[in-house]
Amino acid sequence: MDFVLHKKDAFSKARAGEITTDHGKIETPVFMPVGTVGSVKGIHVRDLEQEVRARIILGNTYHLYLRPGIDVLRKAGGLHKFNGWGKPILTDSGGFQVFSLSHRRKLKEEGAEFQSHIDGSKHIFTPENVVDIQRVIGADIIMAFDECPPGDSDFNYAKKSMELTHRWLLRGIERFDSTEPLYDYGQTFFPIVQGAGFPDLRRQSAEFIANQNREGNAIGGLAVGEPEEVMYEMIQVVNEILPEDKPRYLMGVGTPANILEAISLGVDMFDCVMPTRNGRNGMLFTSKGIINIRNEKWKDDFSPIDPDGNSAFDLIYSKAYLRHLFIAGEMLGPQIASIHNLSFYMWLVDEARRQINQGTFFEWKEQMVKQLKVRL
Ligand code: PRF
Repeated sequence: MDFVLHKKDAFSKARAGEITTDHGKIETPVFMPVGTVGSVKGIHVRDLEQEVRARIILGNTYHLYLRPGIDVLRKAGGLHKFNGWGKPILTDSGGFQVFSLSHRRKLKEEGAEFQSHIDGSKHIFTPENVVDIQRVIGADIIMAFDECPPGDSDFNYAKKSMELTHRWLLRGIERFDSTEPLYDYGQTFFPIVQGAGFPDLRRQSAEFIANQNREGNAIGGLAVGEPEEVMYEMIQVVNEILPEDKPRYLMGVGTPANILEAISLGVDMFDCVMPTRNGRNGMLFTSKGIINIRNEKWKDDFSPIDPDGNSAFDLIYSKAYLRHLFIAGEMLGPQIASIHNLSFYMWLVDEARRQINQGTFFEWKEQMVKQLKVRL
């Protein structure tokens, strides 16, 4: 993997750059649609490419390991061949999902024991076996196994958890560096900064992670219930330490406004279920504000879903028709809304990059953040 910085903003820490993988180039800042079980819910890969214009998608080790399982993925020749997506894939390590989804999890030095949320079967994830699993999935970017402590963790818990994440990191690196890809393209490994809401721990963790000198770095443990100001402060503290010449990935964030603020603090990569999950519930993000498409007020509004939108579906269908699909419980409704929201998120990061490149990012961001919160 390779990363080049094209431009640094003069009025903020925002950057525009480009990641190169064996599955293609990714201009940054970038948003990665979430494809938990290998599919971005409800969306064909063709629409992901042509309508959403996604450059990279995310998969989850936890889900893919439980279903369809690594034997099937190995036989398929990896996730790219299995799901038909030819561009880059990043997989989360399972650390976060074990703690948020599984039953009866037990944390040990060795790893995390858990019971499947699907059938109750018992498993263990270790820093080593999640690397092996991600090798089989064939992710272009493999994430380290970490513990994401709750947003309201006290200092002692957060410190112990961070130290465990660091010990796990060294074991994960050891496994990654002593194994080879199973398919005919390269893979890279990103470590994850933790440290909850404590600047001292965040600094310590960022230094530890930076010292590993990997090709990219991630910031975890944010947007887990802490106030937004705390999240922004932690990003700022961490980004002062993480190397400038490597991409920085903020895991699981966030609203469109969160993404713009984090870009202005020097983050390059994002993923979040919000555009798809909220889309399925009828919430649309637009450059003019938020639409709840189930609202009575759209009943006879025959204007396009989003006249400024990038996806063809934004213009083909009207608000009234999309509302009708939701009210009638048609599956096409959530599909259109998901494509709209994802293409809006892609527009947002693309426009941020354009503004960075032309030197007008900060002013644009300030204006946009206000607009994004309007309820239409
Ligand atoms: N760790 C991992 N995945 C994650 C997170 C984390 O801390 C978060 C927190 N926002 C989302 N996804 N491995």
